[in-house]
Amino acid sequence: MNLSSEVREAMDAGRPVVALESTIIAHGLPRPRNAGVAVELEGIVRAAGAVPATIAVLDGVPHVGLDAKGLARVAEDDAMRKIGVRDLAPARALGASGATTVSATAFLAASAGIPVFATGGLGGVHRDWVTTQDESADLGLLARTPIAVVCAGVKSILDVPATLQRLETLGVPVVGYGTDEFPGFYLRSSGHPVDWTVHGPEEAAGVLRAQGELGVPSSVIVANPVPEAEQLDPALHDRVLAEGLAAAVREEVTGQAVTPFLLAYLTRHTAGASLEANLAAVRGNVRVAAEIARCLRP
Ligand code: PSU
Ligand code: MN
Repeated sequence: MNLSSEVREAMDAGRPVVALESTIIAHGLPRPRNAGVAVELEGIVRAAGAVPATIAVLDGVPHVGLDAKGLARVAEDDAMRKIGVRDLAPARALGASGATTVSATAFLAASAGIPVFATGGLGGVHRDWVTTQDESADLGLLARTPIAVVCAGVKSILDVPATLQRLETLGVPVVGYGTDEFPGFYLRSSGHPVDWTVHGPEEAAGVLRAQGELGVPSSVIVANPVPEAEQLDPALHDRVLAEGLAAAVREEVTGQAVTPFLLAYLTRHTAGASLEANLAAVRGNVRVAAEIARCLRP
């Protein structure tokens, strides 16, 4: 694993560090916008007083913290695979490059000792799970990895209640950040409640600290909703998502391609409105993650 000098120095000095995932950049956002977003998200972390560590695999080597060239490569290189935790070893052995999903990012961040990580929306149980058994590796990995994950819930393309149930079964705590409703990724609320609410970064950091003291092995999911003014219109969301799900079946999209297909479908068929909501959610999550990281300083 390669820690950038900036990340290594920050860790050694006990300064707050926030891990950022790269699949959202390489496969979740359209080009050329994605390259600017990668830089912008790092800027948000810095402005909030923490050091960003964007994580990706370059030529087989997991990188924790990328320079400008590395960030641009993640955004622009067609050879970037989508790397979940199970892909890390083959990528390493075969010298492949790829963007890391939540599962691989959380694994690498925790291995490097970084306690907080931000993304847009987690993967989870897909709506056609009964026939496909498609459940993101994010969930199983989070069940065994101690890190705080700030997200706007799980992607609304998924079966949200089934995903919440899986998280309960797996023993992963979900806390609403200033809300008692589970966020709906593009939408402020998924319509489902959460059992616990934290009211700021101190309380969120307190939950992570308590997990460590108690020896509970899982992540803490800090579910931070997109601001109401920036959410996608719920009626538009429901209509276009139904069309997108039907299109995915028709076009026989399966496996790793499902999530990027649906995100791109929504962007195209909402004239970019879903993209703006996705970005607003990610920006908010990155800011909150930096605030939590500051509260976790030893
Ligand atoms: N959040 C976003 N956009 C994304 C993702 C998260 O706003 O593209 C990515 C994450 O990397 C997550 C992945 O791990 O989608 C889930 O993919 P899958 O359903 O194939 O596990
Ligand atoms: Mn999947």
